[in-house]
Amino acid sequence: MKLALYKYDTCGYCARVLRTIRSMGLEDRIELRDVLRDPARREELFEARGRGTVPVLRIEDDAGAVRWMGESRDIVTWLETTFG
Ligand SMILES: N[C@@H](CCC(=O)N[C@@H](CS)C(=O)NCC(=O)O)C(=O)O
Repeated sequence: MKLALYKYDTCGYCARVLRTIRSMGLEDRIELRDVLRDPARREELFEARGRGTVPVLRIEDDAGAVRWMGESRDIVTWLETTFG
């Protein structure tokens, strides 16, 4: 499974997800993709979801199927369920 979090630095909802990632020791498992520093990441987020709201967790399973998960609460719950 490949995981990437779309975020930007001053986003409070992103900070909440990042706190969970750090407290669970998952930093090495989740690539951070900053949509303000990297316009290409913002563009691909728009293409996938039709909007640029962050945080969004991109989940790619071992078969290559991709799921885009929005909502900080859902992301935190998914991380806790999957890795807790
Ligand atoms: N309910 C959402 C709120 C996310 C949200 O409001 N994100 C802000 C930044 S903190 C954002 O991306 N605003 C710009 C936009 O929606 O395009 C969550 O909990 O993830």
